[in-house]
Amino acid sequence: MRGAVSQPGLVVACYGRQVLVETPAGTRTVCRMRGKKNDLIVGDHVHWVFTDHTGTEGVIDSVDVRRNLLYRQDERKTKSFAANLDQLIVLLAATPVFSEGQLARALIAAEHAGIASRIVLNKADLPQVDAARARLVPYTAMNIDVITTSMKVARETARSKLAPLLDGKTTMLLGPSGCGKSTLINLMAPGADAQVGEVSRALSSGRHTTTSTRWYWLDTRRTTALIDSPGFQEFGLRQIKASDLSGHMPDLRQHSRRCKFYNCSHRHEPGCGVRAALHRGEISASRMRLYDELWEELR
Ligand SMILES: Nc1nc2c(ncn2[C@@H]2O[C@H](COP(=O)(O)OP(=O)(O)O)[C@@H](O)[C@H]2O)c(=O)[nH]1
Ligand SMILES: [Mg+2]
Ligand SMILES: [Zn+2]
Repeated sequence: MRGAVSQPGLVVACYGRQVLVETPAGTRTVCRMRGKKNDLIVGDHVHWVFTDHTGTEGVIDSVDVRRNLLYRQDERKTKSFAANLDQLIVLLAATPVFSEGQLARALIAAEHAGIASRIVLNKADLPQVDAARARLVPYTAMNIDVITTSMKVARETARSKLAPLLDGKTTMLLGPSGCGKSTLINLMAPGADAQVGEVSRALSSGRHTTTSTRWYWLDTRRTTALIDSPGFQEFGLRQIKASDLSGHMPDLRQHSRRCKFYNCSHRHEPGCGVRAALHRGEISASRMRLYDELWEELR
């Protein structure tokens, strides 16, 4: 079948040099990149052809330009989460206590990539939820939607809150371990385990599945997708210049227009609009601390 017309597909899993590509009709084929190139990521739109007569394997001809790419960049390596996302949901819980640094980093990476974000605060049935909610005040103040759920004890309420937010979209789900990611996936994705099992068998990646990005369809028409990925910890942001950092933090950005110097670092310059807002209590101390920390890391 060499020379056949290439067909469009969606990358739903990657494992080494193998990728699993799904056609618009829903059939999946294991494909490889031509040559040595291997920079495909879940969510990529590709064109591919069958390479064998049995029609079991394919090769990628081309990759469409990405609408966006969510990734983190640590000192040594870059880790891509997924491409062509409609939104990021950061899942947090009343307990374990979440790291505001990790939350802020994920939101900054999404903002940098041009991806909208929401926060879901789970385990609202636990008394620690009030403290968690209080720590999220700076985020609601910057117009980030915070949805509260109790996925374990109020399943139907949680489902009806989440469904309209996810409907028709491709959503990346990130969150620390223990916050309820698996609970959310099982609540929203029918046959989640079967979907994972099918991918593992296709890519013979059984023992690596816990460390890889997973694509879940939430509906049989395959219009709503949820992507689960490890790697919320150690969220490096080296793709961002220190001088651009405040531009990706809406609460700071809003006040940077009043800075005396157009290239103000908001660290020590006179006439800084951001520091003035901090002193007036219009920027939270924790957000300013995170900015200082990140700025030192990125400069
Ligand atoms: N109290 C309470 N526990 C929950 C809720 N949602 C999930 N859990 C529990 O939290 C634990 C971790 O959930 P899990 O989905 O495995 O988290 P993951 O590590 O993010 O995948 C499990 O024991 C869940 O049963 C909730 O709304 N309330
Ligand atoms: Mg889990
Ligand atoms: Zn400034």
